[in-house]
Amino acid sequence: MTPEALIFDVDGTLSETEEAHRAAFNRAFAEAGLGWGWDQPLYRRLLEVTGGKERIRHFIETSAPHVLAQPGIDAWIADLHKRKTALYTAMVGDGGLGLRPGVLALIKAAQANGTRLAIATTTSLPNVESLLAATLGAGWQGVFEVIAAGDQVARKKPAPDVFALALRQLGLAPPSCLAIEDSANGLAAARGAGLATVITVSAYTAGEAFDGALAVVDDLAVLSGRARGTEREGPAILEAIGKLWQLGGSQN
Ligand code: XBP
Ligand code: MG
Repeated sequence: MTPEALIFDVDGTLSETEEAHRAAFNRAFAEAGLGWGWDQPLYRRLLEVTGGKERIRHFIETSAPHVLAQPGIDAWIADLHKRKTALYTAMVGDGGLGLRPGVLALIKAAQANGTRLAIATTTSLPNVESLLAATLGAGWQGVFEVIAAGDQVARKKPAPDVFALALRQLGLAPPSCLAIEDSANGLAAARGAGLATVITVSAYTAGEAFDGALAVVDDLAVLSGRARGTEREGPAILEAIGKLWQLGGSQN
């Protein structure tokens, strides 16, 4: 027995994307002559705020509050973020990012098994599309039946809204699905939507608290055990997820 659908997070889960996001933010700041630079320790703290526009506003409020007095500040942040997104999608389009270990194997096993696939992410839709095109190739639009992303919901993670939207679009109830996430914010959002959740810890989320997760692993390939790197890897990961989901059934 396996879940009817798997709902994937994107950043840090499908791929280690946050260093590319950070570079795109910094390049947009440099183009605008802002003199802002987000290094890794600062970015790790800023990632507590999900959503790029929200993250920029949080940075201004905490580190450059004088900027808030600028007329039309929200439109200005939106324009700056739009440029960041253009820079990020160009970087991703160059093909520098791959899928995390086990992700492609699980996607293929899910497709072979008839398990439906969906995405629930805080990142902007163009970012998802460029990542899927760059990593899955020509047929990428046929892989995820539902893509719930960014501003399609009013409240971003850790609010459950984007997972609730994905469930509505799938027409499924939480107990028949399973979420795959990388962050505490993502776990809170998925659990808030009633979803059993497996965590694959990412570079920026190591050390976060994942109470309530069905399992916390370094990556999906770990779930394949000795089948890692063989053609059985994907089916083995799906089987392991099915067992965790059945065990976790009482959790919801
Ligand atoms: C991660 C986020 C996003 C990205 C940046 O999303 O919180 O804000 O860091 O993308 P998830 P944007 O883990 O839910 O995929 O600048 O487009 O928000
Ligand atoms: Mg994430």
